[in-house]
Amino acid sequence: AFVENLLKHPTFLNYEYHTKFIDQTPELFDFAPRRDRATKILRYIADISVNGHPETEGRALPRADLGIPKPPAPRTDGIPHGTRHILDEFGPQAVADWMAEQPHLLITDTTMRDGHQSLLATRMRSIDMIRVAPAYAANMSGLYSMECWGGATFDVAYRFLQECPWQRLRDLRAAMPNLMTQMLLRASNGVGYTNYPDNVVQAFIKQAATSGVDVFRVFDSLNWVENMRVAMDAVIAQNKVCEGTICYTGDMMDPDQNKYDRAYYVQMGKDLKAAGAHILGLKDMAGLLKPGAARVLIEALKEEVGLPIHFHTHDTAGIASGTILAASEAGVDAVDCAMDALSGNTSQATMGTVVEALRHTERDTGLDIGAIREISNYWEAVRDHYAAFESGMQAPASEVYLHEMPGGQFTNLKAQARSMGLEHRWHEVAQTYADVNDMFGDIVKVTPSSKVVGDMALMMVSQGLTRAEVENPKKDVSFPDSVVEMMKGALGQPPGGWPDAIQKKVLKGEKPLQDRPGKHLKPVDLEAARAQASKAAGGVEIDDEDLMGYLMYPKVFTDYRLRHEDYGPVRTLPTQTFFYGMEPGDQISAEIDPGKTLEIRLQAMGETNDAGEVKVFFELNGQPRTVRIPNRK
Ligand code: BTN
Ligand code: 3PY
Ligand code: ZN
Repeated sequence: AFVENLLKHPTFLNYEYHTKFIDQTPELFDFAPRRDRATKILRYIADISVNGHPETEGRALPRADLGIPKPPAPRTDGIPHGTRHILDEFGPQAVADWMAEQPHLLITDTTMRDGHQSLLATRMRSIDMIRVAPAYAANMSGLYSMECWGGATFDVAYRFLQECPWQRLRDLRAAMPNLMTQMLLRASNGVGYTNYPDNVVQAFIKQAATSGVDVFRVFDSLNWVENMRVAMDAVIAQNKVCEGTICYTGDMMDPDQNKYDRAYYVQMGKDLKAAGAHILGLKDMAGLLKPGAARVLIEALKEEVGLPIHFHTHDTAGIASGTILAASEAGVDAVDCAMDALSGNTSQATMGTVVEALRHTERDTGLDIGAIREISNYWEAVRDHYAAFESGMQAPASEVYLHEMPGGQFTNLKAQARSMGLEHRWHEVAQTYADVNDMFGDIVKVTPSSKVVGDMALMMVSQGLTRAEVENPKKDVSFPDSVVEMMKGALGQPPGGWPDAIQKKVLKGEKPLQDRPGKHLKPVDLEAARAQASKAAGGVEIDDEDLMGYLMYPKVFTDYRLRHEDYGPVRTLPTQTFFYGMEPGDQISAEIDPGKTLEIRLQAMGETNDAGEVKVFFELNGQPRTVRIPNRK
C-alpha cells in the first residue's frame, strides 16, 4: 500500500521525489500495518487461487491428499551440547583440533542446501526447514554441521520464493543453537555468478557471520587460491570456521591426464593451509571421485597437508556411499550426507545408509538411526509438496563421468535445455558440454565456471555448431557474454591459463586480465548503494542484510522488495497454499509474527465479472473479507 500510495502521489509523478518527501508526507503512511499485512496475504492467496503460480504451471501436480508435514517430537529434555559450543567457547582452531582428535566419522546434513538444490531446483521454502529445525537440535546434536545456506539458495529465495534468505538464516540459527550452521561461499563470487569488489565480499561475509553462519566452505570456480584469499581472510577475521576447499575434477587415477593429479591436489591443499584454512574441504561437486581414488587422495592430503578433511560428493553415478566408506577408511574426518528422503541421484549420499554401514566399527558416527528415520519421514512428506520441481531423473547415471556436470547444475541445465526445446537432445547437450570443457583446456566446472560451459554447450547445440567449427579461425562465431567474460579473466585464471587459440578467437584482439579480478574492481560506496537500493525499492528502509542482497543481485533484490509491498509476508503460508492457492472450504493458519496467527478460510469464489475480475470470499479470524482479483487466464 505504501508503494502504491507513493507511486500514485502527484509529487512522485512530478519527479520531485526525495527522501524528505516521505518524511513530510504523512498520508503515505495512512494504513494500519497489521491489518494491511493480512490484506496483502489474502490478495496473494486470491491471486494464486484464481490465476495459478507461474512457477508450477504445466508441471506435475502434488498428490491431492497432502496435509501439513508434521515434524518429529524432541527425544530429550532440553537441547544437548553440540559443535556450536566448541566454536563459541574455544574458537575455530579448537573445532579443527577436536575434529582431528575424535575417532568418529563426522556427518554434515546437507538437506536444507545442496539436497534440495540438487533434487528440487533449490525451491524448498524456509517454513519447511524451520519447522523441523528444533527436531535436529534435540535429536541430531551429534552432527558436525547443518549446511543450510549459500550456493544457489540465496538468489532463489528472493527470485522464486519471495522470501528473505537472511531471515531464513536467523530463524534456523535460533532454532538450532547447539549445531554449527554451514554455508557454501563461491569466494570472490560471493553467492553470485561474477567476481565482486573486495569490500563487498568482506561486508557480505561479516553480515553472514553476524546473522548466523558458523562454517564457511570457501571455494573458487577455477581452483585459484589467489582468488580465495580475500574471502578466507574475512572468515578468519570473524572468528568462524574457514573451510578452504579444493574442487575435485576429472580422474586423478587416469595415467593419460596429468593436470589434476595427486601432486596438484596436495599442492593446492598446502596452499590453502598456508592461506589460513582451519580445515580442508574436498568438494567433489559432480561426484567424480571414485572409491580407489578417494583412498589415495585422502591419505595423501592427511599425510602431506595435515589439516582435518571434510569431504563432499554427489551420488549421480550411484556410488557416493561407496566412496565415502573408502574415504572413511583412509581417515577422512567429516563427510556430507543428505537425509534419506532427499538423498541419492544428483544429491548427496544417504545418511541412514552411511550411519548403518559404519555401526559397530571404529568410525561409528554415533547418530541415532531412529531419529534419522523420523526426520527423513518428515522430509518425505515435505518433498511431496514440490512435485513440480522434480527433475524426472529415474536412475543413477554413469554418464556423469563423461560430462562432469555438477549435481547442482545437472537438473538446472536440463530445465534450461527444456525451455529451449532441446530436452530430447539431452545426450547431445551432455556430449557438447564435454567438448566445450576440452576446448577450454579441461577446467574445473563449478558455479560459476560450470554455468559458462553450460551456456556455451546450449548455444552450440541450438545453433548446430561443432567444436571444429567453433575453433576454426575462419568461421565467425558469436560467443555468449559469459564465455567472453571468462576468457577475459573476469573469473580468474585456471591452472596453466586459457588455451591461446580459443582465447584469441573469443576476445577478438582484446587483452585479457592476468591478475586477480578484484584488484581491478573499485570498492563500492556502501552508503551510496544503500540510498540507491532504497530509491529503487520505492523508498523503503534498507537494512544491512537488504544491502547485501542488493549488492549481490541489484535487480533480483529490487523486484523482490517491490513485490513484498504487494504480497506481504507470504513466507508464512503453507507450501501448498504458496504454490497452488486455496479451494472453497480450505482453511489454513499463517503465523505472521510470533504468537500472531491469521486463521484463513476461503469460503467461495465468484464468476468473472464484466470487468474481468473474480470476487474471492474469505473468513479472516472469523470476520468476512472479500478480495477482487483480475482473472488473467
Ligand atoms: C553449478 O552450476 O555448479 C551448481 C549449481 C548452480 C545452479 C544454478 S541454477 C541456475 C544456473 N544455471 C546453471 O546452469 N547453473 C546455475
Ligand atoms: C553452488 O555454488 O551453488 C554449488 O552447489 C556448487 O557446487
Ligand atoms: Zn554439492
